[in-house]
Amino acid sequence: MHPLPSEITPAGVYAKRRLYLQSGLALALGSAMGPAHAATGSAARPVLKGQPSALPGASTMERATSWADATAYNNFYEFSTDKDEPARRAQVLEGRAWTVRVEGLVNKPMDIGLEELLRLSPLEERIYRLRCVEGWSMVIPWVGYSLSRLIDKVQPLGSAKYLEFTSLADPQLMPGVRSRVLDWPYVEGLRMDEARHPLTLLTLGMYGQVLPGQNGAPVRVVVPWKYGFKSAKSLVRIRFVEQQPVSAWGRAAPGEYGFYSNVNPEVDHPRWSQATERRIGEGGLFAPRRKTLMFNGYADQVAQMYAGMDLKKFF
Ligand SMILES: Nc1nc2c(c(=O)[nH]1)N[C@H]1C(S)=C(S)[C@@H](COP(=O)(O)O)O[C@H]1N2
Ligand SMILES: [Mo]
Repeated sequence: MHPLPSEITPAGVYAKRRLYLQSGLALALGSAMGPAHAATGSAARPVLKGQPSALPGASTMERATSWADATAYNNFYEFSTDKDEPARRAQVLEGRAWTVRVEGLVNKPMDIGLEELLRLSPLEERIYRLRCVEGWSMVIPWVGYSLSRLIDKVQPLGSAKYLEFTSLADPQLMPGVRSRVLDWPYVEGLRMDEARHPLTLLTLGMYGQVLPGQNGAPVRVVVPWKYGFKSAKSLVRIRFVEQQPVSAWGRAAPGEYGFYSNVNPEVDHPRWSQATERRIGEGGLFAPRRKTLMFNGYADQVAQMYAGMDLKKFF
């Protein structure tokens, strides 16, 4: 007999929920947070539901990747360069008190806690394709709201042209940070219009639950028309700047990871083609590869931001 998810109450879940209660998160979540429940096959985590988004591009007829696949195959180099290790190690990010510093060229710099982030705007569910630069993709139902809501709150100055995102880099919690695989912390950036684009999602959950550690708990961005590495996880800082930020990947290999990194089947990575992709969960190595779509299939929504730009030069 398979117990109903509501009947499963492992001790770890109670411990985690207690942490959320202590941090005041439960209050902020209000009715969005019910008893620990689970999407099929998922571990029980606090519920975080969003209304289906009405935004063009925010839903898809494609089948969502299973929770099991989306939480077992992750790039999160602060934990490991192995895809399966973050699932074993990143739970330390869940249920912690958390603050994001929003600073730089803004009228109202602030430290914003999770509770406040959750209250800032109604939560939406958005089903996005995520295309990794390595040639695989997933379809994930994220929960969050447009990053533009947070941008409006801090009132950027006219001189702010870019946003720089910084992930947590804590060697106590994250064993990968003790290795030199990247120059930590993980940093990414977006141009102001990209950051303000309604599809750019400040993400707090997935599959109707708070984010699992391996997917970037407790808060990350998701930028669906760019290669996955632009979507920085476990954010501790968002800085508004005048100059184009240098990303961690851009610093490590500028010839391979350009600032824009828009998904583009016509511009190869220097070491491999970007024309096709493997959808995680689709029949292993023998499943036919899918054609990669321009801007990951979001061209109607985002292409005009790059009108007139040579995308081979600004890759
Ligand atoms: N801080 C941080 N963010 C990160 C990464 C990382 O290693 N560290 N990997 C990126 C890459 S390469 C991808 S493809 C996506 C994967 O997100 P997912 O595990 O939620 O599918 O996260 C991105 N964000
Ligand atoms: Mo990636």
